[in-house]
Amino acid sequence: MIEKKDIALEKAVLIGIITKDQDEAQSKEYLDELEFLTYTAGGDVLARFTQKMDMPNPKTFIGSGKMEDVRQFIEENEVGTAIFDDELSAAQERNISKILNVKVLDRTNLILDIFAQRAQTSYARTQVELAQCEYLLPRLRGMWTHLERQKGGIGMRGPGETEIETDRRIVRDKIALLKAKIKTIDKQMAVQRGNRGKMVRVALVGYTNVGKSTLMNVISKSEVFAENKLFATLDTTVRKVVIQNLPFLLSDTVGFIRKLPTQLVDSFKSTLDEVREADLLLHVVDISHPNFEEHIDSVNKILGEIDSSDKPTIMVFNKIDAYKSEPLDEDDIDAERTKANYSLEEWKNTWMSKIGNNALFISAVNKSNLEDFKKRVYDEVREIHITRFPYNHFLYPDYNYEDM
Ligand SMILES: Nc1nc2c(ncn2[C@@H]2O[C@H](COP(=O)(O)OP(=O)(O)OP(=O)(O)O)[C@@H](O)[C@H]2O)c(=O)[nH]1
Ligand SMILES: [Mg+2]
Repeated sequence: MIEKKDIALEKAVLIGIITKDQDEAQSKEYLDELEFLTYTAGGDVLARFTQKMDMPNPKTFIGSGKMEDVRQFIEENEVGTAIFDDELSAAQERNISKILNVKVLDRTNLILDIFAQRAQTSYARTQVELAQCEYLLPRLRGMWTHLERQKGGIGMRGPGETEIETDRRIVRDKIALLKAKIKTIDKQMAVQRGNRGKMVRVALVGYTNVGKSTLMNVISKSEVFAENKLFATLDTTVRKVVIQNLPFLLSDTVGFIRKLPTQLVDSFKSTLDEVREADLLLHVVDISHPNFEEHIDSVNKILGEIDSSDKPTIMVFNKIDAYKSEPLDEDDIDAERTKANYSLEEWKNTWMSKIGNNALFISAVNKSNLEDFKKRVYDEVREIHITRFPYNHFLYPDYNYEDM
C-alpha cells in the first residue's frame, strides 16, 4: 500500500502499548495508522515495539527491559527517531531521550509536523503555528537540553527549531500574537461567509483519507488536491454546486483522526466553522478500511466537540470498489463469523436498517452510484431550500434557483 519512492527517508521505530482498554488488535491498528502518519511525514518505519502493561510507566512510558530492546535496535540500525503512539509528558520525553539518545516524538508531534508541512495559506500556517506553540510551551524544559542535537527533520519543523524560542516568555508572546492574527482573519472570514447569503450549505466531513476531496472533485468538477497520504487537505475549499436547478455551497475540509491533538481542534476551530454552520453534513466513510466503524465513532466524537452532532447527516460509504470481506477460516470449525466476514450486502442491510436512506454506498473513483448520491443530496437540499424560501417554491415551482 505504501510506496517508498522518496529517497533519504528518515529511519524510525514505533512504540505502542497493549492495555485493558486497548487490546492487541487495536494496538496493531493504531500502529498501522502511526506508520502511515510517519510515512506521510517523510519517515520509514524499520520496526515496531509493543508492550503489554496495565498503565504506561510514568517515567519512561514503557518498562526498562523493553526500552533496552528499543535502544539496542536503534543503535544497531542507526535509527534517528523513536515515535510513541500516545502523548508523552515532558518528563517522559526527557527521560526517554536520555536513554535512547535519538529524537523522541509522540503522535501529536507527528500530526503537528504533517500539518506544518501541508499548511498552504497564511491562515492555515498561523493555526498550525499556534497549535505547535501551545504544545511546546509546557515542554520547554524538556526541549532545552536536546535542541543542540535535534536539528531539522520530522517533528522539528516550526517553532521548535530556533533556540531563542525556548524562552517561555517569548513563546507566550508569540501565542498572543498568533491569536490576534487569527482573530483578524476570522473576522474577515465571517464577513465572507455572511456575504454568501442564505444559500444552503453542505459540508463534507469524515476521517482522513476517506475520499472527501475526491468526491468534491467528482461532483463539483473542481480540482481539489487529493492523494493517498493523510491530511492532504488542510484548508477549507468551498464550491458552488448545482444539481438540477438547485444551487448550494459544498465545503471540503480537514480530515479527522483519532487522538487528534486538542491544541489542533482548538486552533482549527475557525476552519471547522464551515462544518458548524453547515445545514447538512455528508459524513464520508472509507468502507474498505477494516476499522471504519471506529473511524465513524471518532468523527462523531469530534462533531460533538464542535456542537455539530444534531445536524441532518447523510452517511456516505465510499470506496465500495475496494471493499473486501475476510473469508471465514474453513479449517477452524470453531471460527465464529465476525463483522470482518460481512459482505457488502450485509453492511448495506445493517446500515439501512439503522438509518434508512440516510446511508449511501458509492465509489467516487469508479463513479458508481453517484446518481443516487446526487439525487439524495438534491432531495435533502431542496427540503432545506423550501423551508428557507417557501414563497418562491410556492409561486414558481419550476424556477431556476441558480439565478437567485
Ligand atoms: N479505491 C478507491 N479509492 C478512492 C475512492 N475515493 C477516493 N479514493 C482514494 O483515497 C485516497 C484519499 O482520497 P482523498 O480524496 O484525498 O481523501 P480525503 O478524505 O480528502 O483525505 P484528507 O484530505 O487527507 O483528509 C486517494 O488516493 C483517492 O484516490 C474510491 O471510491 N475508491
Ligand atoms: Mg482532502
